[in-house]
Amino acid sequence: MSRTLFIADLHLCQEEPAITAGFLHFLQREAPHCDALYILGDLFEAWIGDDDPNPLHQQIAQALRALPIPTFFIHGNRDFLLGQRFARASGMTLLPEEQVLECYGHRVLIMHGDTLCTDDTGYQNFRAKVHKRWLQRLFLALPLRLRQRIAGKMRAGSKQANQHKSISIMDVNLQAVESTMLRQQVKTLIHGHTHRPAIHQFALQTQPAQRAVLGAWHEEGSMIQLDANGIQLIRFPF
Ligand code: LP5
Ligand code: MN
Repeated sequence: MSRTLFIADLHLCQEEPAITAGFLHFLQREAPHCDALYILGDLFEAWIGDDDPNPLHQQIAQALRALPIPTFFIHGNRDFLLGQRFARASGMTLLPEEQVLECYGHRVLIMHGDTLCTDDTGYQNFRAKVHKRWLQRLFLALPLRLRQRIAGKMRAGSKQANQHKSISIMDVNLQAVESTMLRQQVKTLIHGHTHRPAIHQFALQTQPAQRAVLGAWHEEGSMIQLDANGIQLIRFPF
């Protein structure tokens, strides 16, 4: 049967070879048998520019490019600097931060999910800054070693800040979810970022609606499958 797959939050890096192996296995075994693959951000642990010579990036680009199906990418909060050069090398099409799909009779909104965490004002302030084009251009013009150091500082600062944030602050804000879904005129939303895999059913202005949250790839893989029957959240071993 025709189906489309969605994944997010793999956080690929050289320090976690089992996750990379799991992803390569998924690309060889699972992805070729679907109509399209959508990667909803945080494919990589941190992205400091398409010119980073990290061999992992070449390996992933090659594996993605070998796929016989169209692949799409929405930026996450770790890899928002992933650009056209890597997109071309991997054969992925870059999508805007919110995208509506019409698939198998379903209208579905896809996004990373970080923009829905509006209670996390510390993060939203940080995001607004690092999403400024001029600051990104400045950062990308710095020597790689300096970019690595800054990214390391940001990751450390983020880990530190998260220790003092409550679980609920780091989850999506339900008003933000509802207003986004109403604005995009969808009853189904798929996102990642929060690492809290679930399919939440709720009423959106009295109509049944659902929000599907992808799991992060830590010990196992997580994907959402969309077909004519609707969505399914699936876990699988690496
Ligand atoms: O990522 P995670 O899971 O730890 O937490 C996220 C939010 N944090 C982030 C920050 C990223 O982890 C940093 C990624 C670096 C990418 C490459 C560098 C590109 C640089 C581009 C410059 C133009 O996204 C976290 C959320 C959490 O999700 C849950 O939603 O809470 O948000 C924060 O932690 C933000 C903090 O509140 C403030 C961030 C402190 C950053 C310290 C900056 C130090 C900079 C030093 C520079 C010289
Ligand atoms: Mn994220």
